[in-house]
Amino acid sequence: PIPATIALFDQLNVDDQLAYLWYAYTEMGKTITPAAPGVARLQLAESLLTQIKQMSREDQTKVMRDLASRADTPISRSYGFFSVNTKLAFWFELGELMKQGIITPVPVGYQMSPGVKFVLEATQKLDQGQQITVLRNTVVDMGFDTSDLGPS
Ligand code: 45D
Repeated sequence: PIPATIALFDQLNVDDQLAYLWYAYTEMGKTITPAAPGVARLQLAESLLTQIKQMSREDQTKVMRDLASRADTPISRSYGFFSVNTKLAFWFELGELMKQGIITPVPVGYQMSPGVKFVLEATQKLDQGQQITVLRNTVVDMGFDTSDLGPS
């Protein structure tokens, strides 16, 4: 069920992937929060988070779209060096900052697509550990991995 759920996620377009993460975060927030330690890990991500906080609302959204689409940008490259748990902690913090209105929130009235709904429902059928595995898999390949460029 885990690989199947990830395969479904991989078929979503960039905005649907972001929407999926957003709803997974808001729904799992209750269960994840106590476990999400992040403090040490977030120190690594802190400079990226600071940069993003200082951007315009449009650029904030663009950064997240660039991460999801694996665009080659300086921020995507930095993200590519994070460990998988730092990647999760980084997204978690972005979610917190969106909730606080420091980072552009999902537009009011936004309706998730049937595809997003379907992958979310598949995720909800998994147990909590499996859900975290799915989330790890979704964020691990985001950003830009400079090792994909091959030897220089
Ligand atoms: O205009 O270290 C749309 C543990 C379209 C423990 C959009 C853990 C319309 C060890 C796309 C909607 C394993 C528990 C705009 C860690 C439109 C440890 C924008 C785990 C603007 C870390 C959408 C932690 C946007 C876990 C911008 C499981 C969406 C953490 C943004 C999980 C979505 C964290 C965001 C998750 C989602 C965070 C920011 C799932 C964040 C998700």
